[in-house]
Amino acid sequence: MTTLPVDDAAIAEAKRLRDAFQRFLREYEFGMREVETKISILRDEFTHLHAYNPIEHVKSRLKTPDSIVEKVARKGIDADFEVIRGEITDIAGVRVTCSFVTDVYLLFDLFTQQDDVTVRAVKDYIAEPKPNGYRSLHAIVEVPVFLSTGPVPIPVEVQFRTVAMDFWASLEHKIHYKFAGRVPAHLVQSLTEAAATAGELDVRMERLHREAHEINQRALQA
Ligand code: 0O2
Repeated sequence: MTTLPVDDAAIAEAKRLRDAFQRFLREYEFGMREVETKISILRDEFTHLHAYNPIEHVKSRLKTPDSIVEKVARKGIDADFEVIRGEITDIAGVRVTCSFVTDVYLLFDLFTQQDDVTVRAVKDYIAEPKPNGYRSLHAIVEVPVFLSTGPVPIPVEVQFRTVAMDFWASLEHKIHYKFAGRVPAHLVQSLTEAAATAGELDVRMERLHREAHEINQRALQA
């Protein structure tokens, strides 16, 4: 095995790049935490005020360095931090799972209407599901993160969906991964049908919930 001479300047440059990348990712982690705090405040306040929790669970994730590098290559963009910040908007992601579709839109409105939340893009895959049946409401927002060097706007992708949409998306993601994207046609067909079933379930569950609430209200007034 041949060993290459180690160049001090190359090592110093590699360390500088590693530190810069870590700092870059840390800013996204702070942005993600800002969003998590906002969602958790909304949940606590709503629960206190209305005796009802519209959120089932919240999950956050930071893209791994490998996944960022893969996306830089796939999009054919420069491996420059500012370019990446502008072009890759899902480095920090927060997923808010609600019981019902009305709660999804309610949470989306309460969150995106906050003064320090800047909405950069919205994709409403509930109003217009993807051809494979994927449904979810996506918002790319910017939240200010106050660092020792000053404020930095950090993009965070926030996905709002119901439990049924989440169940479907998580299985579809696993199947997609298992077949490395080449999912057999009959499974694709079954998944699309299952997405329609999940949509129907959302409608039925929300109707049931509303009916139960109305019966309860009438009993209280009697
Ligand atoms: P992961 O592992 O969740 O991070 P972009 O490539 O992001 O610039 P794109 O793909 O048009 O643009 O964005 P879109 O449609 O808003 O999708 C972003 C994320 O939504 C995906 O992130 C998934 O989390 C989710 N998503 C979108 N379409 C589907 C789908 O058909 N099935 C499932 N299961 N999830 C979907 P990542 O980076 O692909 O994955």
